[in-house]
Amino acid sequence: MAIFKSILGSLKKGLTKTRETFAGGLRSILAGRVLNDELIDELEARLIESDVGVAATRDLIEGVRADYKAGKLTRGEDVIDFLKRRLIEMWPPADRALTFAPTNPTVILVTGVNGVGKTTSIAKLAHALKADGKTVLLGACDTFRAGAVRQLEIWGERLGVDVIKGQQGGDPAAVAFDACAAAKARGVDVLILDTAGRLQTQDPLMRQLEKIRAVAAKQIEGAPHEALLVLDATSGQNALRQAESFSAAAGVTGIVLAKLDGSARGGIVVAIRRGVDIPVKLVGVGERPEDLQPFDPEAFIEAMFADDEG
Ligand SMILES: Nc1nc2c(ncn2[C@@H]2O[C@H](COP(=O)(O)OP(=O)(O)OP(=O)(O)O)[C@@H](O)[C@H]2O)c(=O)[nH]1
Ligand SMILES: [Mg+2]
Repeated sequence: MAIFKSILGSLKKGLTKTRETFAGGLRSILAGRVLNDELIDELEARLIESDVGVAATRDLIEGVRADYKAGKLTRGEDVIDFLKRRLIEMWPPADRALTFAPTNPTVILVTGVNGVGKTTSIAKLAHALKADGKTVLLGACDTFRAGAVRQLEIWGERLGVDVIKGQQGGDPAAVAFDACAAAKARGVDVLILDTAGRLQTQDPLMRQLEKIRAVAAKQIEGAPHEALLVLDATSGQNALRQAESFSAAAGVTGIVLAKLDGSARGGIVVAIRRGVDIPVKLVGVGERPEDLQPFDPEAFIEAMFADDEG
């Protein structure tokens, strides 16, 4: 993705906790040992415990067993490289870039459950787009939580980006309407709509999301061009369940995996890949505007396994 720089250093730093638990844990059971059935069982248990998920663990272990039986894998150390390779292969080349409208404005709708990092990710995204020379407008469609509008406004002031807002407690679709109208009138490149946190089981709130989408679609052809679901990497398998249910309900086109830096559960990116058909497009590795990166599978897996001196 041209607009973002993938900075390996900050990705590695962001994945420190994951690396210590995941790769560190694997190394501690594999290092210096000769591969046998028992060790493969131990490895399986270890993978299940980590957040890569049951299905991906099964695939990986089947691969290890096959290569072990064929005499291609003999030492514990070699298994690390095998796993790394197999994990990277899970992401064939694909376009993980954000979708932009052929004619302005592009509308990006951001959703997810409470507190996962939606508003902060929007600020980071606005920062990256602006740095790329794009004009950005924000729509404060979280009219529900007290302080939500102000939080977005504070980001807007910091980043030099305007925010369209309505009444606290008002209709979020009305804010979406005003924001789309303003985006068109001002000729901005990208409009990003913040929304209130909601559970995929809260029907009225999910319908409200539908209404926001419909309002945007009516005013701007093809909108929303991107519907990003923000997931909190610290929530482990819950994040996977949210991805499954939101993708069905909310027309999600991409995932932002936030809070990787605070999490030892970066392996969840593997479970998401294995479990749902929505690409992780962006990863959040901190609370600063710069702390958003494009998801690059190879760099991500490398960072997950990196030697700490490297
Ligand atoms: N360490 C870290 N913290 C993050 C990241 N993204 C968000 N946060 C923090 O997570 C908390 C919640 O972030 P918000 O952006 O307000 O989350 P939200 O989804 O908008 O929350 P609601 O609007 O209440 O549903 C804040 O304290 C953020 O600073 C990240 O990538 N890393
Ligand atoms: Mg918010």
